[in-house]
Amino acid sequence: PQTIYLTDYRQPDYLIDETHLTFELFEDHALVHSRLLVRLNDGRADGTLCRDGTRHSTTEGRVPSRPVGVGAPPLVLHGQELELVSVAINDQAIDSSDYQVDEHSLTLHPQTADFELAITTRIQPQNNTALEGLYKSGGMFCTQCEAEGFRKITYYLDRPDVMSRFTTTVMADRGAYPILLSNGNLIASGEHEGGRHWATWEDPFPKPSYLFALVAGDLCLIQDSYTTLSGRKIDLRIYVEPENREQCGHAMDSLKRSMRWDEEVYGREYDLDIFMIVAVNDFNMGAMENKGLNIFNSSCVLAHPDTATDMAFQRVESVVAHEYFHNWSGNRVTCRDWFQLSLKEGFTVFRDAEFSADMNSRTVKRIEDVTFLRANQFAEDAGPMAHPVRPESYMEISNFYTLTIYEKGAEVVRMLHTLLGPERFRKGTDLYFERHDGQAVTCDDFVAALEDANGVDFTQFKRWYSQAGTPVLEVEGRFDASSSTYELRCRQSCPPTPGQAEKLPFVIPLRMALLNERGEELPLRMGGSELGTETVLAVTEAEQVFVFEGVTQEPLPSLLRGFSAPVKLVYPFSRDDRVFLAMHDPDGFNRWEAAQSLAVDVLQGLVEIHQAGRPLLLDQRLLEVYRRVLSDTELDPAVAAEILRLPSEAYLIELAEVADVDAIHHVRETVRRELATALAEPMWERFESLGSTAEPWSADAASMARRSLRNTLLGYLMLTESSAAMSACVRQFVEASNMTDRQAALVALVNSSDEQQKHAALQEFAQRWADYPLVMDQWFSIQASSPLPGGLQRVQELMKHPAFNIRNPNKVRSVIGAFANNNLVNFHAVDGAGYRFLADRVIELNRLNPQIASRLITPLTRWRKFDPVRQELMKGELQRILEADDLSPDVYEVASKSLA
Ligand code: B3K
Ligand code: ZN
Repeated sequence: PQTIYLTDYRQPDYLIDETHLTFELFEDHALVHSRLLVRLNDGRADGTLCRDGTRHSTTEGRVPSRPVGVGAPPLVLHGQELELVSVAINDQAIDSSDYQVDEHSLTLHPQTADFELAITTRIQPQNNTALEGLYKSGGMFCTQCEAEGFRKITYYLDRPDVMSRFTTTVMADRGAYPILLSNGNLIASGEHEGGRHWATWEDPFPKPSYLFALVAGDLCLIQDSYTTLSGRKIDLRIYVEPENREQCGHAMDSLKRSMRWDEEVYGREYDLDIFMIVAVNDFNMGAMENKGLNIFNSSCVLAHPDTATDMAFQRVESVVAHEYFHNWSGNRVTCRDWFQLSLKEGFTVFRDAEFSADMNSRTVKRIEDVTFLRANQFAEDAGPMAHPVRPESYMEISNFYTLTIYEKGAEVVRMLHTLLGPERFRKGTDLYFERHDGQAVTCDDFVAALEDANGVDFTQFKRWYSQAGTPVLEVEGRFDASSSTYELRCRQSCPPTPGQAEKLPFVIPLRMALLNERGEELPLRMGGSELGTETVLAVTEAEQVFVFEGVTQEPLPSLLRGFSAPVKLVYPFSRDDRVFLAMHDPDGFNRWEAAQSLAVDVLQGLVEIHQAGRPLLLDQRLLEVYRRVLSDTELDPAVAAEILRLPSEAYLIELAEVADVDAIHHVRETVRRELATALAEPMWERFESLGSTAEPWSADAASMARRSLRNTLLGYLMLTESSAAMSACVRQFVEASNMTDRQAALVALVNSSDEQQKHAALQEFAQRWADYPLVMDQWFSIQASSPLPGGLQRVQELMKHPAFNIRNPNKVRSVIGAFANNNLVNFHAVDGAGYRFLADRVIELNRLNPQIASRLITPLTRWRKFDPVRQELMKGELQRILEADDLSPDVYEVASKSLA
C-alpha cells in the first residue's frame, strides 16, 4: 500500500457543487445513479454556499460553460469495488475510450470548466462484510462512509474538502423497506409499480461525502420534539427495530439535553428541522455523525434498566452527545484532509466530556477518562504505532481513528481551555465557528481562531499537535525557611517515538496548590502578585523554576490537579505524603490520584518482592486509606468506588519497563484478597448501608453512585469466600431490579471458585436474555474476561455458541477483544497459545472486515513491554499475519509498523 503524506496536500482540481443521487435497492444488488455538477477549481467563488441553510440552485444563473484548454487537469474520481455501468457528460454518453478505470479510480478528461457528469454504478450491499459503504445489517440497508467509504458507493471526489449539496432518492420494495431515509429534509415521496416506493431527501448544507447517509428498512419510530432557544421546533426521531421500541427513552432524553447544553455552553443551535438517529446491530464503531441522520451501533442507543448497566446508560448519553455535537464541530466546520481528524474528534470528545461532567459527577468523569487515557493512550504513545495528534503520514486512514487522535486530542483542547479560561475559550470558539462556517479547515485554523480572539500566541503550544509521545514532567519542591520561599523545580522530557528522535519542550499547564500541615490551601504569591490559592503554571522550558514567596512553613504540593496535562508526573512523594494527600487534598480528583499512586507504588514494590521469591506483606497505610474511605460518608460513593478500585493490570503493565504479567496479576489479586479479608467488617457495614438491590431502580447520579460502591464492595466481599458473601451475591443475582446489580453479581460468581453456582447463573442468564443481543454481548464478555485458568478454551467454546457470529463486530469485541484486552494472564500465557489464537482471528477477519481485523492486532503491537520469550512469540505471530494472503492495507500497516 501507498503512504500518504500531509506535506503532499493539494487543493482539489475540481469541485462538485451539487450531487444528485438515486439508489435503486434490490435483494441481490443496488444501482446508484449520480448526477454531479462539476466545476474546475480555479479559485472562483461559486456564490452558492448557503451558510444560512437556504436553498438556491446553481443551475439557474450558472455562468455558461467555458471551454478549458488542453492544459486542463484530468478529473480523477475515487472508486473502489464498483461495477461501472455508464458515464455521461452533459447528457452525452461517453464510451470507454474516453475514460480510464482502475481498481481505485475513474479518470475523465473534461473539455469545459463546468459540466454535468452522470454515472451509474452497480454494487453488492448484501455481500459487503467490511461494513463500509452501503451494506446490509440484518434486514436493513445502511451506510458508513467516514472516512473513505463513499467511494464504495459511486465514483466521486471522496475527500473532505470537496463539499457539495446532496439530493438523494431512495427506491426499494415497500413491504421489506417501508422506511427510506437520507440526510436533510424529506421533499417528495411516492409509489412505483410492483410494490416499490421512493423518497427524496434534500440536504441544504454543503457537506463532504463522508457525511452522506442512507437507511432503508422496516423500522419503528420514536418521536419527540425540541424547541431551540430561538424558538424553532425540531422534529426528533429515533428509528429502531420494533422489538427495541421500549429502549429509546434514555437516548432521546440525552439528545435533548445535548441540544440544550450546546446552546448554553457554546451558543450553537441545531440547524435543520429534523434530527434522526437510526440504530443498527452491525457497526464497526460506536456511531456516526452523518448530517441530520446519525447512524448508531445499537449498543450506543438502546438502554433500559432491565437490560443495560449504568455504564451502558452513561455510554449512550455520551455517544449521543458526541455525535450531536459534531453537527457544529465536524459538519458545519469540517476537516480539510484526514490529517486534521483531531480537529473534529479531539474537540468533540472534549465537548462531550464536559457535557457528561455537567450532567453527572465532574470528578468521577475525570477519573474515568484519566484512567482510560493512562492505561490505553499512553501505551499507544509508547508503542510502534505512536503518532502525533496531527499525523504526518498514513497508509490506511481507518487505522488513525486512534486514542491519540480522540483522547489525547481532547486533552490538547482541554489544555487550551485551561490556559485561556472558559470565557476566553468561548470567545475563541465563537470566532472559529463564525470564521469557518461551511469550510473544511485545519488544526492550525482552530488554534488561530483561539489566538486571534484573545491576542495570544500558541506557536509553542502547537508542538502538542506535531510531536508524539507522552512527556515526562519531573518536579521537585524546595522550601527555604530563611527566605520564606518555596521553589518548584520542573524538568520536562519526551521519549523518542517512530520518526521523532528529539523533542522540543511542550507548553505544560500545571494546575497546582500548596497545602499546609492541616491540608489547607495556602495563598500563592509569585513575583509580588497574589495568585489565589490555586493556579495554573505554564511550564514551557526544558528546565524551569517557579518561586513562591511568603511561604513560612514547608508545604506539600498538590500537583497536576484534574490532570491538567497528559504527562507522566514524577514527584518524590513519600508514601506518607501520598496518604496525607489521599485524605486531605481539598481537590477531589487529586485525592483519588494520591490514593491511586500510593496503590501503584505498593503494588510495584510487591511485584519486585514477589519476583525475588519473598513473602508479600501489605503496607498497612494502603489499608488505612481504604478504611478511611469506607467510613467517610461525606465522600461521593462513586468517588469512593473509584478509590477502592486498585490500578488495573493494564496500567501497571504500561508503567513497567518490562512487565511481568503473571507477577502483576498475582500481586494484584493477593492484595485484593488481603484488603477484603482485613476490611471485611467495614465493607459489610458499608455494603448494607447502601440500600438493597431489590429496591426500584432510578437513573439519578446518586443512585448510580450507590450501586457503583455497593457492587465494588460485593466484588471484594466475594473474595473472602465466606458463605455470607456467596448468599448475598446469589440473592442479588436473583432479586436484582436492574441489570447493573444483576451483572455485578454475575461477574463475581463467574470469577468465584464455586463451579455449581457459576454454571447455574450463566445458564439462567443465557436463557433469560437469549433474545437480547446486547445482553448476550455482556454474557460473552464477562466469561472471556475471567482471569481464571483455562481462559483460551473458554473463549473457543464461546465462539461455538449459537449467539456468536464473527461477522458482527459487537460479538468480536465481546469475545475476542475482551479476551485479548482484558484477560491479560490468559492472553499472555507463556506457551503463546493466546497470541496464536488472536493472530488466527486477525487472519480470518482480514478478509471479512479489515477495520475490525486491524483493531484486534493492538495487543500484539505492545510486544516491547514483555520478556524476551513472549516478545519472540508475539513478533512471530505478527510475522505470520504479515505473510497471510490478500492482506488488507489496514492489517498490513499495523502489522508491518509493529515489527519495524
Ligand atoms: N466520526 C465517526 C468515526 C468514523 C470512523 C471511521 N472508521 C464517529 C465519531 O467519532 O463520532
Ligand atoms: Zn467523533
